Amino acid sequence: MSLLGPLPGEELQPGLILQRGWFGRPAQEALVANLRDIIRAAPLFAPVMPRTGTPFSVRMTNCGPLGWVSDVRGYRYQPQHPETGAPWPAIPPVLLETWRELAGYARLPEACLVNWYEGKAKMGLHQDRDEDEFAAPVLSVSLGDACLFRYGGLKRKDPTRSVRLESGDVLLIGGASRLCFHGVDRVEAASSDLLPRGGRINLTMRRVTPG
Ligand code: MD3
Ligand code: FE
Repeated sequence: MSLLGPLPGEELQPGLILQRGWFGRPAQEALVANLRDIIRAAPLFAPVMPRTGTPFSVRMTNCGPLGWVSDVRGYRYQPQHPETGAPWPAIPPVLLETWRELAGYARLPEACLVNWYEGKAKMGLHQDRDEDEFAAPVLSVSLGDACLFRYGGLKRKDPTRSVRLESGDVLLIGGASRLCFHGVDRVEAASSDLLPRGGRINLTMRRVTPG
C-alpha cells in the first residue's frame, strides 16, 4: 500500500465501494495458483438449497477457520469440509492484506467463500445474513470472466441496479449496504483469458463472529 493509502474507490451506493482493477494481472495469476492449492486440499462441492435439496448452479469451497455450507439441513458456518471432514485451508496472505487495507475493521476475516461459476451459473437475489457480526463488512474479489452483478436495498422488492464486475475488481460491502439484496445475473463467457477453461471465481471474505 502507498503511504497515502488506497484510492477512495467508487461508491455505488452508501457502503458499497468498488475498487476496479485492484489486482493486476500478475496478482490475479498468483491468486489462481493459490486457489489450485486450496481446491486440492478442499475440493469444490455442489451445495444444495435447504429443505428442497435443489442444487445451486455454482460450486463452492472455502478457506479460513470457518466455511459457509448449505445442505438440506440449512445454511451454516462450520470448521470442516462437508465431504472430507478436513479443516479448511488457510486464507492466502495477500487476501488478508487486502482486508487490512480496505475493510476498516480491526479483526481478520474468519471465512473466505470461493464461488466457482461455469457455463450458465448464476446466483439469485439474496442477503448475506448467516454471520453473527454485521458490523464487519464483506469483501469480494472477482477473477476470470466478467459478470453482471445486481444490488438493491434492504427489502427484496426495492429497486435494483447493475454493475459489471471484472477480473481483479474488489467490492467492499459494508455500512448501510451490509444487508442489501444482491446476486449475479450472468457471467460473460470468454470475456477473460485468466482461467484456462474460462468461468468466473468469486472470493468473499467474511467476519462470522464478533470475536
Ligand atoms: C452486495 N456472491 O457468495 S459477492 C455470496 O459474486 C455472493 O459470487 C456473489 O453473493 C458472487 O453470498 C457476490 C459480493 C457481495 C457479497 C455480499 C453483499 C455483494 C454484496 C451484500 C450486500 C450487497
Ligand atoms: Fe451474497
